[in-house]
Amino acid sequence: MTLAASPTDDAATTAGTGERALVTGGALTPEDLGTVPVELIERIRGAKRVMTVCHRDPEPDALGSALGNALIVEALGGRATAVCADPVPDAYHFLPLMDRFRTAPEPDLDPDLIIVGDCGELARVGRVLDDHAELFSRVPIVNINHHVSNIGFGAVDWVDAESAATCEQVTLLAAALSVPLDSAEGALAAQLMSGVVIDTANFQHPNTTARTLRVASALREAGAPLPEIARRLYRTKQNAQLKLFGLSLSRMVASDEGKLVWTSLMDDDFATAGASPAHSEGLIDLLAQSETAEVAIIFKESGPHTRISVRTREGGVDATVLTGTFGGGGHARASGATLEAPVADAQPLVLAEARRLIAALPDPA
Ligand SMILES: [Mn+2]
Repeated sequence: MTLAASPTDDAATTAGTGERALVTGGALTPEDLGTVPVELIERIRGAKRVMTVCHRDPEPDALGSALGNALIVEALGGRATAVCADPVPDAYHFLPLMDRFRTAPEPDLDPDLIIVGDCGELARVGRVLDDHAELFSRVPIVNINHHVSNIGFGAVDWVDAESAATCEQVTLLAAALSVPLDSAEGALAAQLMSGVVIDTANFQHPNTTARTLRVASALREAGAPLPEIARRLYRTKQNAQLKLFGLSLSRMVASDEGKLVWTSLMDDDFATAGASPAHSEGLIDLLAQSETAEVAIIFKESGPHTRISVRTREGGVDATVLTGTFGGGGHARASGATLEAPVADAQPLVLAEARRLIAALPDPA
């Protein structure tokens, strides 16, 4: 099924009438548009045949930026091909124009510009680069990305770590080029919104700035179907996944006045639920919604080994200290480790260490 964008009421004029109101980005400020490098604008204006690329294992920010850049080039009168080394996952096919993606360059395009989106380094584009190294070394590259770790690999690099998503930047780019955000029958706005939604987790992560919301406002005004995108990306699960979560959560244990909450996910659960390994994604975040938990742990059976996923409360136990004891790592609030022991043996060791760390927390005043 393809999602058609439907313009919101107050953006309902425009295309063809000459009465374009706000779809070029009414909510955006001149300062917002001023962040787009002039050299980038000139490169894209001057390009006639453009290959746009994103990283392998794509998610909506990658896909939306590659397709968005292609639609911008086309709106300016050029030719464009969107390339991603891996096929678009089924879960994202509800977004418009996903069939535009190729897994390799179009043989007869002969690009005069390559736009790389959402890649911290060029190698992230995957085998497209390995298989077409000559193309990437011959054709000028522009690099649009929001990862602070981006080292710069293009003739023009626009790395904006303040940006919540690459699609936030591409929205600014479209507006700076006066490309209407409702271009391609709404596909541009829908694609860009999906990237912003995924990278902000529905505007909930701290990376959501006032500018992110202005970008989202402009996209919404251009008809981006925000409710459907938010639902498909964050409030839709396969039934097998819900069943798997249920099997696991039915064994949940809360101890130590609720401060320690854990459960298990066994190999048998996947067979019972008819679920695949990818379906366990998100279970720990659901468990961590416990209102009492300082530390939430999932013990995931992995043959003879045990994988633990840990979430901890802001200002409380450092999850990397807990998982570090068992050779793992991650972030202070979200971390993991693998123990070379079955769940029954791994569990008491990890729980004892978690209890020790909880007990060491300062008493709340
Ligand atoms: Mn991103």
